[in-house]
Amino acid sequence: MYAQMVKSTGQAVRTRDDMTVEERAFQDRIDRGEKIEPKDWMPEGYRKNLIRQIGQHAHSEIVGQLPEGNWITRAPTLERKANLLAKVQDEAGHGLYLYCAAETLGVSRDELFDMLHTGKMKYSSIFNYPTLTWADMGAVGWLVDGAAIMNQVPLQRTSYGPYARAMVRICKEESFHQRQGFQVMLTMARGTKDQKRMAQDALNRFWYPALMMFGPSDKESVHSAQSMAWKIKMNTNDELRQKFVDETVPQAEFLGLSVPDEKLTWNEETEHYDYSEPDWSEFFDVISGNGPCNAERLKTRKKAWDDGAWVREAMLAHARKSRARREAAE
Ligand code: BYC
Repeated sequence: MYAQMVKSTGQAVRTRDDMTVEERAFQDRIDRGEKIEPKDWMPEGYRKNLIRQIGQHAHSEIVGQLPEGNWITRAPTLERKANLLAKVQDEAGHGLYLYCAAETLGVSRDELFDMLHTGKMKYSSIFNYPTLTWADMGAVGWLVDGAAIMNQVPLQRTSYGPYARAMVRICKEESFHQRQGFQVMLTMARGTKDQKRMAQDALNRFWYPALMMFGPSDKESVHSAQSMAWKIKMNTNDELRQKFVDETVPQAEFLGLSVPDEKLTWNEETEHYDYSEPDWSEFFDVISGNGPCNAERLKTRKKAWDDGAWVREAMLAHARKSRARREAAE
């Protein structure tokens, strides 16, 4: 199957002794907490790694519109429709800020879309799962946006200026999304028996995929060490996953729902929840293109790109004509 077939190649972290004088000065700037801006000198590895992460992030935002977009016409009330519509529009905006941030690194938007459509770049595993009932809109907002915030709040302090600044607005909007999702879950959990059953079913299906959003376990993470040294990433995958579990379990309890993990227990010593790891073979299968919805998501994205060709062509033609008119007037 096509999609996301690129194999990760781990980067060895550059020690100070391995670094050139320029690289050492660059690392010193990062260590001092300075922001790196587009025109500043940067190691090629830093630039490439940022394009990979920001590009993947941007793709996740726009592919993430699809499972929720499917529910706009089926939302149960006008208010729910308006909220969901606004949320899905926000995700397009997040994609836009992130594509703009990636473009400052010398990659074009066309190249990024091409890499998404040909499976050379990944997007978040979570969006390869289906959204089967209205309760899934609650679970996505609560858990998926909840996990996104956990990961993205620290990224506001990331070393690359345009990425860090994009994160500020994204995080504000994501926290609104998380609340609207939780509110949908609360209404259903306090509703009829059937509504509560739907809410529990959505939690059962989205719990482990949400845990997988943080990436593979630290042992398997190929980019973490170098990305953290460069402050492209501020925490390890397992640190953020644990934080998410610790914050989300009490919210599930408030909803009167059970987290689908028999091993879940509060550990007095560590002051964290002990929890079961997701099925990592499922995760690697999904990011290799074999998740339940990979093919459908890419097909929909490509169709949107092809259907939008006339808009891009019309805008270019308009720009050409305006320029010609301006030049003729001068
Ligand atoms: N899905 O070395 P690792 C959102 C890949 S948007 C797919 O730990 P890294 C939202 C990874 O790319 C959510 N692939 O990687 C949107 C690497 O493969 P490559 C997106 C994954 O980069 C709309 C390999 O596995 N958020 O929430 O250090 C509506 C090894 O992993 C995943 C971001 O993108 C995954 N879950 O850490 C609602 C945030 N995890 O590239 C919500 C920014 C890992 O070598 N990104 N892989 O072929 C990050 O923070 C980091 O990139 C990650 C992964 C923590 C995701």
